[in-house]
Amino acid sequence: MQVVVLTGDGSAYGMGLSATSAAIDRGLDFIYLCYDNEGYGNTGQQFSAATPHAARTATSTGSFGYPGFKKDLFSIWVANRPAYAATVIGSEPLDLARKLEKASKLSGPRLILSLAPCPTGWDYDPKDSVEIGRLAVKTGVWPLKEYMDGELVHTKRPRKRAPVEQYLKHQGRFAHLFEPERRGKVLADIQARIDHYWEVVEEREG
Ligand SMILES: Cc1ncc(C[n+]2csc(CCOP(=O)(O)OP(=O)(O)O)c2C)c(N)n1
Ligand SMILES: [Mg+2]
Repeated sequence: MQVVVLTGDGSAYGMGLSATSAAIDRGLDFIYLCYDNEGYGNTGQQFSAATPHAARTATSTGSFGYPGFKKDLFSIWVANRPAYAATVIGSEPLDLARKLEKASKLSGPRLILSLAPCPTGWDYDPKDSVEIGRLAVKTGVWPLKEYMDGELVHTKRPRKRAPVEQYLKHQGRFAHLFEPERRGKVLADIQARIDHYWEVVEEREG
């Protein structure tokens, strides 16, 4: 029997994390597919541990949005030494298909972590879903990577990263960073964190 867990980020990053950790420790044989729409969508998009810094949610309103920072679930899984772990996104179908195929041939605990653009929760027109997904990769917000046999590799590296503002501007949940006045400090801080992430990748992977 092939066991596949389908879950949201509220569960994967928070409510269900200790049970998942125990399942990995025991080396159970399952694929764990997380649709990460960065909030508790079903109950009205309250913030979760996957919510990015400064995003507006039902429980983080006001001019600054969510004060916390998105939890790095991929690294938490990798620290547990699973059989396989990968990030994917629907707007990069070939990368996604290759990783699913790879995961399906292995056994043991396997993570497929997908950023899932969410028109309702992120406040944008559904027709922009693919574009927002592409921008998440192009700006470096959502790194595509995989882990296997103790090795971590980025599978698609944006050569010339677009400014993160291009991604943020498409979504109503970040509108307060641009209107009524531009929050330059917050925007620079978000950009700096992304830049730092990729600097470390370049040092490690060349
Ligand atoms: C332990 C527990 N607490 C609260 C709930 C109520 N609940 C049902 S769906 C949901 C939102 C889940 O969010 P997420 O896992 O991110 O999935 P999404 O709806 O965003 O796809 C919550 C809090 C629950 N089912 N179980
Ligand atoms: Mg969710």
